[in-house]
Amino acid sequence: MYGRRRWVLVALFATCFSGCGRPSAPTSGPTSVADLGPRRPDPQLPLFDGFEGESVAPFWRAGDAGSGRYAAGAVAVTSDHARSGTQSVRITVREGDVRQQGDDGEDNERAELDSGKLTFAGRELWYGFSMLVPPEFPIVSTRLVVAQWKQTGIKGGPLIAQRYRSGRHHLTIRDWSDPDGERQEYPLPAIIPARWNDMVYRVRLSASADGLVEAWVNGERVVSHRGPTASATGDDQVYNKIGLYRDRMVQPMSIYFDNYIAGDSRAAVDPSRFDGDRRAEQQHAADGAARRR
Ligand SMILES: [Ca+2]
Repeated sequence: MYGRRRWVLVALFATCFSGCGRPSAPTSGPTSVADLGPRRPDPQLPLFDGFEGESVAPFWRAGDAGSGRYAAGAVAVTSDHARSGTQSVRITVREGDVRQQGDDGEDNERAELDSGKLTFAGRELWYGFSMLVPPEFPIVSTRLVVAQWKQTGIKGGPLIAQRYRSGRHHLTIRDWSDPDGERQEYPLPAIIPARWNDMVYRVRLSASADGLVEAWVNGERVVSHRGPTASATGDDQVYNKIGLYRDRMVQPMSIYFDNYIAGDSRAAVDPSRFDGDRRAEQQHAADGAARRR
């Protein structure tokens, strides 16, 4: 672990050395941040990938780590589209990729980037990313998850899942106050093909009533959920994945992602914060490296 972190520092310092600017002023949104409470600096944060390098950032877990996350060639940095800078990452799932059988007995397949485990006890985590669904994307009834948060040490579905199915964009949250393990569902704004959507999530994972999930899409808060958001019997670790997780089907699917950030405030993770300011991206990467020293 130490070796990997040191490698990250070297890579990010090299980026900074090529020219650091000051970060742009964070964009402000309609949501109050007055109730965020005190924050403790987390040496693991921020994590940032603007996908401007030759490959994805070193903090992402390898495709074949653990039970497998993506097949060879499924994750590609590309200049096809960019939310900021000149590149993004294209994630593609094809039939049979990292095939597994889900708890429901269904065959599933995946191509997902996993940002690694974070300890969540008693604190908030913020995540941001921008995603673009290309015009040729198949609109089908097959189950599809494009972002998910999972708790280690428990079985079953994700704590939180952003889903896109039959053209319906929505968020599901496991309901730990329900002994039957049902989930609550929230609609998200419709996805318009070929347009970037800026996603921001505020998450407090807790087995108690102080749990919360809030979501913003393009600056508008669209989900505000309160109540238990994690299992009391699971581990105190969460991991977030972006990409494509679906039931088995023949036709491939690709989605583009840019400006992935895990941080400790809304301003820190807002994918729009780099609008028109490439140098701010470099500074943000350098800030993350400095905090991990
Ligand atoms: Ca980019």
